[in-house]
Amino acid sequence: MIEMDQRSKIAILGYGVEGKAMLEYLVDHNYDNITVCDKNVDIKDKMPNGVSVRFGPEYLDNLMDFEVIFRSPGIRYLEPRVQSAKAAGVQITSSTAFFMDQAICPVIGVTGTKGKGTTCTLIHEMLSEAGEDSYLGGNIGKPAVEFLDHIKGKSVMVLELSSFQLQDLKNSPDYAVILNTTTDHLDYHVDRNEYLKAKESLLAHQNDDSVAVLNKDYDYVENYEPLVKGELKYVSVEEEVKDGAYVMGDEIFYEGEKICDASDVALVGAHNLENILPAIVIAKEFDVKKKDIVKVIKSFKGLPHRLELVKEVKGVRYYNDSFSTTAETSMAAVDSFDEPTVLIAGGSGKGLDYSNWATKILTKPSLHTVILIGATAEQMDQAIIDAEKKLGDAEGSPTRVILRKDLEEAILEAFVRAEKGGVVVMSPAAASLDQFKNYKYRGRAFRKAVAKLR
Ligand code: UMA
Repeated sequence: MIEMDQRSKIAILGYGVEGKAMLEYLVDHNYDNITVCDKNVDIKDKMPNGVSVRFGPEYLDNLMDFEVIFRSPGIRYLEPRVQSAKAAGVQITSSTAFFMDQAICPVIGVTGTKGKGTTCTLIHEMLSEAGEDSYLGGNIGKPAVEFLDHIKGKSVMVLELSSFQLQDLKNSPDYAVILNTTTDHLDYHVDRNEYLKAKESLLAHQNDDSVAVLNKDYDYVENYEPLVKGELKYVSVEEEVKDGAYVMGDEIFYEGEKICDASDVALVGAHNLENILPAIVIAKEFDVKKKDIVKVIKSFKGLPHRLELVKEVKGVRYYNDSFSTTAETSMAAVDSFDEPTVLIAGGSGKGLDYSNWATKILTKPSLHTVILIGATAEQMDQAIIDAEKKLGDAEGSPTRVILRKDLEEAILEAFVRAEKGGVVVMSPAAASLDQFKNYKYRGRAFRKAVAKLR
């Protein structure tokens, strides 16, 4: 727990969505010695009375001046000047950690490389359907601290937690869900180990009364299991599990009870079963009735920019999967379709390895064309050439690889190459920042360009 009172010298590092929410909370609660620090000199917001600023390249200098620092998730935890301040005795925390310290209601925290937002939304929808006073926030877009003054003891807070937000937690959620764990954000974390350690802190501070939900199908589960202190539940799409939810054949079960058929799931893509299963487990923990669970499973079509059906043009369906910024999510998108597929991929680099992705591109029979754009286009093209060599002539695939200048050109190319009854999927396997402000802008650009097709 952070030691702090209204007169403590406080710094907020990063004045984005989280920094603003944190400032608002502190000002509302009469903290009167706050400094906002941000690398961006162009911030024009009028600060409330008494709030100081440090903007520009020196924004992280002299952090020892403060007693408490709230770090925004986008600022590296291991940033040397932040770590020096910590070593000098400054308390380093974040708005998420602060929320976790103060929350008076049960908190459900969901992390994992991909699917966090979808799983959180499914949980929130199921709880709401059952009449619970459920709130949804975190990495999905609304900082946790915004809810602190609204939640009551009987509320439930569903939080999507990124690895960036987990790093300085001193309290873990009562219900912790760890979805798939592969690797992401290697441009931010020092290495894979730092990333995986960050995920572990979801469990690290749980207690005997807590619940943890783990995915049995991922090797890394072995590292999480010993950390679980309370009840351990599993999900699996590959095997029957005694405590938890699983898929058998074409049916979804929870501890022996059939919940529904896999074909009832409104979300597109088999990978979404990995999101449905933990949502069922959590809903069951809250005694949500089967009919309410199934209603959500049958009606929730997904979040924007996640395999979102945009339009059908001349018998071809166009899917926007702009949120897919890792090789794994792009592979999952490719695996979601058995119809003739054109894939649009590429964007800005995050230090990812594309060798498995390239093998998928060459070996998925329905994928006939891949169109590459953006800063990673050449790296991805090379990965496909290397995979082709490895697979050898016998395994040679007729996948056509085309490089294009930008998204608009890629869509026109896809329009020409697509086959009637088939699909065009933009699932980049890369971030968007080389050509767009963020993945939402890239998704909107895709929708706009597809809307023009006749
Ligand atoms: N800044 C610095 N120095 C830095 C980095 C950023 O001064 O080294 C400043 C920027 O100039 C800017 C501010 O910090 O003014 C931005 O802060 P931020 O990058 O922490 O982002 P927020 O706007 O506070 O949004 C954050 C999450 N962003 C990140 O984790 C990068 C949002 O997740 C989240 O929705 C929001 O808090 C609410 O909790 C975004 C994201 O991309 C969507 N998340 C990653 C993902 O999903 O893969 C983890």
